Amino acid sequence: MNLFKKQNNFYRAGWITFLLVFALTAFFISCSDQQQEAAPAESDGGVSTGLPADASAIAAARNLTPDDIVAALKTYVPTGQHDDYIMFSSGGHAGQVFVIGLPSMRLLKTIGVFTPEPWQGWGYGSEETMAILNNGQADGEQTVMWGDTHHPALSETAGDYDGQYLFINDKAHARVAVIDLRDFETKQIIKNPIAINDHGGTFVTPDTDWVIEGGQYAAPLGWEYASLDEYAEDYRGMVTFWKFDRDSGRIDYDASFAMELPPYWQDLCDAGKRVSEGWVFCNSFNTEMATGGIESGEPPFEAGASQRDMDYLHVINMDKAIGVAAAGQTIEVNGFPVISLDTSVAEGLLYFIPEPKSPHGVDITPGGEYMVISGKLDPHTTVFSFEKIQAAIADGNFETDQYGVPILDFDAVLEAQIELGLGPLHTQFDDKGYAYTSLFLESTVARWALGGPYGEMHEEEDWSLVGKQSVHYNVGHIAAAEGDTVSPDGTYLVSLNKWAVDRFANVGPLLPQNFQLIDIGSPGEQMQLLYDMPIGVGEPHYAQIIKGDKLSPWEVYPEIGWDPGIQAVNPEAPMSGEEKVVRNGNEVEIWMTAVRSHFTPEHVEINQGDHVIWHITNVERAYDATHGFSLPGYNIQLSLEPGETATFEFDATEDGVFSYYCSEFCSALHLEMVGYLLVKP
Ligand code: K7E
Ligand code: CUA
Repeated sequence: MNLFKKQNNFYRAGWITFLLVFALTAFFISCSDQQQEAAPAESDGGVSTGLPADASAIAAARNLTPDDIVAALKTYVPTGQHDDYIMFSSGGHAGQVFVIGLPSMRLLKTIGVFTPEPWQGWGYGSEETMAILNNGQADGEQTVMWGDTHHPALSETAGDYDGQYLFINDKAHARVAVIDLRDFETKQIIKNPIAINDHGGTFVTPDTDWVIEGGQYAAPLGWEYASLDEYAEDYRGMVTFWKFDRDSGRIDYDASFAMELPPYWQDLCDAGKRVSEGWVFCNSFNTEMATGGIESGEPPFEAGASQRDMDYLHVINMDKAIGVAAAGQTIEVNGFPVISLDTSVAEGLLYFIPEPKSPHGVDITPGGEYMVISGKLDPHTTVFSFEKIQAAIADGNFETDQYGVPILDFDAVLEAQIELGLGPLHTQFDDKGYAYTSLFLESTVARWALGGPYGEMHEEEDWSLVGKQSVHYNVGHIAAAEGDTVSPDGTYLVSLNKWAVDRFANVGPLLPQNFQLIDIGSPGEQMQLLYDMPIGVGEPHYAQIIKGDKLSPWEVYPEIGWDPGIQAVNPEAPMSGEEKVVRNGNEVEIWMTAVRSHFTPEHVEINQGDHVIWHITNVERAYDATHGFSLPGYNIQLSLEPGETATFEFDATEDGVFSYYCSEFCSALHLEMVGYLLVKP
């Protein structure tokens, strides 16, 4: 027994050494060209000195398998080098967006969106950030300080990510945010005026003219009351089309509109592209119109909403709907234009396709030819053909649902059904004619071969399962590199797993989620799991992965006195040499600058009861020379990036001595970057 074990170890060590040498050599050969181009002057001779003698000993001591070694080589990004891809992940009920580099899986940034984020000074007093957050409040008494982000959408030009903007929805409150990728900051939050929840957002049309926000749990439109007994009559679903103005970088609320939908629970949407551009597809569940009530002996939602074998894929002629809305054929809900269900039926804007069963995800192939949907309770993924959908619409001759919406014949529009496994959810695409679908119940990612124009890109039979990769555990969305654009990359795929269970050290009953990086570069059944990234905030849902070189954010703000709220110089911004404190009755206005390592002025003396307006400009031009500004007791925390100006206001209700200090460790004399606010009683 002992002998056998030793032999086995000996055999393994030899195998590891072979593989390590092979892999490292291949790695260095392939990298040395790139490195020479990128940084010829910085070579330290590491390549020419060859392999570290103890590499195989390290691998053996750490019990690394050959696969581990290859995975390590594929994910390691040496110090000072940058990742090839950037992933924007939703932050779930953290209300934020995470920015992660691939293949290293390093967290680069958390962008404050719907939830205040103190490091960025997001929602801690600055006029700019408070105005954006407050714009997302609904009318009424209540203040909302969080969101549930689900689906980030990078802006696109001709169906390809262009690296300019990012959109994301807040499922909890039916809000949409716009993030400018010049400074990675949120610029706008819009509250949907007709719905309390959403889910099918955000998705963009191929040139980002429109941002799609589909609803979820039906309710009377416009936050009205109606009894659940009136569900079929008074409750409604919706989809909203937000007009995006690329020049201003904002959604144009006044040019936007919504469509009333039946009270089925709309789930996810996707915009048509290429051949299907101008159409939008949203699926739904609970076409049973179950209203729950487990406590009164009614079937619970989970059973009531799963009785039928089919739900409805909503097929929306968006181009035509835009014309109908522009012609004013709308009703108003909370002052917002809505195309009524009757108008949609009369104008031929909306069709249904039966889809199996309790679907969760509709994804359009890169060329726009096929709509892929997966019923959570059906082991198949189902593929509809856009061409057949158009033919069926032209044919007429429909059955209708109880609201008069035409239902296309399932068999007439079906292209293929592929048995993948248990609990299929979401689909992404690559450059090899494959699609990838997450299988929640069996914790795998299935790779399958597309047909039609994609058939010649791969060796396998069209519309067939090719291979599976186990993931850990309970995968929700998957994100492939540029995997929902017109030209996916086919390099990496990240599996966004809901449960980590045993994958990481136990950190108490609330565990991180697990992002797993998978190499999908080689065709055939084999994919390789490369890396587990615990993500201890969230919970994330969808993510999008863009090539790193498509992003070109600013290193510092373009000019001193820059106001990120308007992406321009603010004429009120304090400038060096013009710092001052001006009293006007009970109002005190302060113009302050920040530079390493002092604020000017360092003393601010006011009276209790004064109203204070305080401007600060960081006059630095050096890359990364950010200053923080924290004012304890008044809930003020700013992050002032080089060139940035910010303003905050407060009533000096508390007397005392308040040391305001720089909260970013900016310099050797950072601790001295402080001042006193003296509030006289
Ligand atoms: Cu599947 Cu909101 Cu897209 Cu989560 S959703 S998984
Ligand atoms: Cu400025 Cu620390």
